[in-house]
Amino acid sequence: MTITITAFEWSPDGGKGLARDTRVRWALEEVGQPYEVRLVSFGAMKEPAHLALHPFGQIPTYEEGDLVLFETGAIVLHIAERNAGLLPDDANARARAITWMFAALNTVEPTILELATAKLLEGDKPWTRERLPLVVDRVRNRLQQLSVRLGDADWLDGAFSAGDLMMVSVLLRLKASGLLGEYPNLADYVARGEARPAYRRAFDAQLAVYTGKPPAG
Ligand code: GTB
Repeated sequence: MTITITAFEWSPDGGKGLARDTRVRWALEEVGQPYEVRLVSFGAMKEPAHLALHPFGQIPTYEEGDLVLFETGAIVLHIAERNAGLLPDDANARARAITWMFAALNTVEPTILELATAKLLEGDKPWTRERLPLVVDRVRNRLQQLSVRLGDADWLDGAFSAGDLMMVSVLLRLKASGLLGEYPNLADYVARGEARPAYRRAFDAQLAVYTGKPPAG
């Protein structure tokens, strides 16, 4: 059955892979599922046709036959549950991998989004100068805790899983901030994720939207 996802026709990051379609592309690449992409404009995302797929008028969405999904956590979990490669067979290990997906989305990503909001959307507000250090501290706190847990392991719980895919995807948003560099094991962890051939293919595919150059291979 054909899988179709939606992605930005134009992303503010110009193809750095920070829009959330990249994590869905990555999951599909990891499990070897071909997919199609429908590009949508900011205007079209708020039109009834797209709102029928995504009630909040965002990307990405995921269509597979009659099934329509939104929310990258749900989409990546669906892909991981239906295909081998992203979740361990052992039931407890599987539950732990899913726990890491939730941790990435519910515990780590909100602090990073708060930082992006403070810098990009509220940077000109008079109170931002005072507030920003607090927001940065909250990110550092999470990074510190994650860094301690990861230690010198390659991945968060045994073999690479959907939990790592989601955590690396979330942490990638910090690359430009310099904060990751304060935690060398996390910087290496993110670099390991980025070095995976499936991530490279996903990255190149989203970049091709901006360069017009077809992805290699
Ligand atoms: N919780 C949802 C999920 O995980 O699927 C969040 C989806 C979401 O935020 N989608 C964004 C969107 O559609 C695109 S990814 N925004 C348009 C809107 O809300 O009107 C967020 C994003 C966009 C751009 C960058 N960037 O350029 O750096 C980074 C992240």
